[in-house]
Parts: sequence; C-alpha cells; structure tokens
Amino acid sequence: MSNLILKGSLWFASDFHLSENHYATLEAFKALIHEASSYSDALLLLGDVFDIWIGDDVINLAPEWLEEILFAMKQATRKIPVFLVRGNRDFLLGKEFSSFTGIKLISSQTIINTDFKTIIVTHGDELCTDDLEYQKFKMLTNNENWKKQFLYKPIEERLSLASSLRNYSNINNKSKPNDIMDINESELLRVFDSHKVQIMIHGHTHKKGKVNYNFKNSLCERWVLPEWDLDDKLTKQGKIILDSNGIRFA
Ligand SMILES: [Mn+2]
Repeated sequence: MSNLILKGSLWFASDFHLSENHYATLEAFKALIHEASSYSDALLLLGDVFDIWIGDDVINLAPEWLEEILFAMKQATRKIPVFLVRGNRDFLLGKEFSSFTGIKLISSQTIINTDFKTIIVTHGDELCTDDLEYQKFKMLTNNENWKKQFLYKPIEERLSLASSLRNYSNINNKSKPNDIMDINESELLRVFDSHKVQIMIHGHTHKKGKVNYNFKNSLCERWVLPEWDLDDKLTKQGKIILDSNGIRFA
C-alpha cells in the first residue's frame, strides 16, 4: 500500500491499449497528455496504456510509433507529474521506462489525498476474483522469478509468447460469462473497508460509469474509466477529472 498527496485538478485515464497501426488512438493519447500537461496539475494513467509491454529494453529498439509516445510522455513530465499504475497488459513496465519518460510508477490500490476527498486508484484486474483462471495467470506472472526468466528471453521469443498468451485469453474471454470478468463486489467492499476510503477510480473492465454502494452506513462510489479505441470502436474515450468541486467524467 502506498499514499500520495496531490492537489489541484487531477486527470485520470486508462486502457488505451496503444499498439502499432492504431493511429487514431495513438494520436488521441498524445493529444490527451499534451492537454493534461497544460490544464491539469497531475495525470494518473490507470493501466493498460500499452496493449503489450514485453520489457523496458524495447525502449532502445523502439519503432517510430513508440518513440513518439515515449517522447510525448517525456514532454508531459517536464510540466506536470504523471503517475502510472500497471495494468494486466503492461505489468512489465519497469524502472528504465520510468527513468526514460519521467513517469512515476505507483502500486495498485494507491491511496491519494486530494482537494476533494481521499480516494483509492487501481487498474482493477485484481478485483476480478471470480475469474479464477485469470487470477492464476496473474499470480504466475507477478512472481519475481517468472518475470526475471521472461525478461531474460530474447525479444523475438517474448513477443511470440506474449501474442500467444493474448490470443489464448481472447478466445477464453469470449467463452466466459460477462459477470465473471467484472469486479467481485465483496472483494471491492473489503478493499473499501480495509483502506477506509469511500471512492475508487479504476479501469480494466471498460465499463464506463459510476456505481454506488451502501456499505456500513456510508455511501461508497466506484468510478470506472472507459477504454480508448478510436480505431475500431470509435466512440469510447474519455477521462475523469477530480478537483475541489468533486469528480466528473470529461
Ligand atoms: Mn486491463
């Protein structure tokens, strides 16, 4: 668990799934962080910024689209602090990425004291505890030895492993009932309770919205960020802004 104190206008966004050929989404991401660096006091990226991240050594061999993204990140962090919670697609983002871009990596379930209220932020995949198969995968890939062994493999091998894992999960997710891939409510309430917070912002499920819970005589709010896909699905994009007036989708 970690804590942050952030003042002013905070912008939150997640699930860009940046990859080559997704030109419109890449442009939208660059525009967003440029805009954030002018109009917000801090930007918080809540995971799955990249559709896949196989290790920080790709920075040295970055294709043009990635070079441009990394450059835009660098430009933004000269003006505002940018934080990132790793998602299930980009969980291998590491120290070199952080020092190269200036983006600060923060852990899942980070508590933030803001001008409005205290909130908790996360990518959200750890709350999907009904998807046992996925949680097994997460446990495996969170293991330090697994990470070391994976990062030690040649880039080509990592790329092909990652794409086979992704295909496997795409096929599997299609056959899973929708609700097991959503967050588990009792796990959520446990997190609210153990951290003593009433507001959560997360991504991952791509189910944009605000959900209220009456829990132990208080109202808890879960704000879910939309995915950004301007290439295939076209309509879904957006951020959350938090300032002293409250929280809103924008
Ligand atoms: Mn995700």
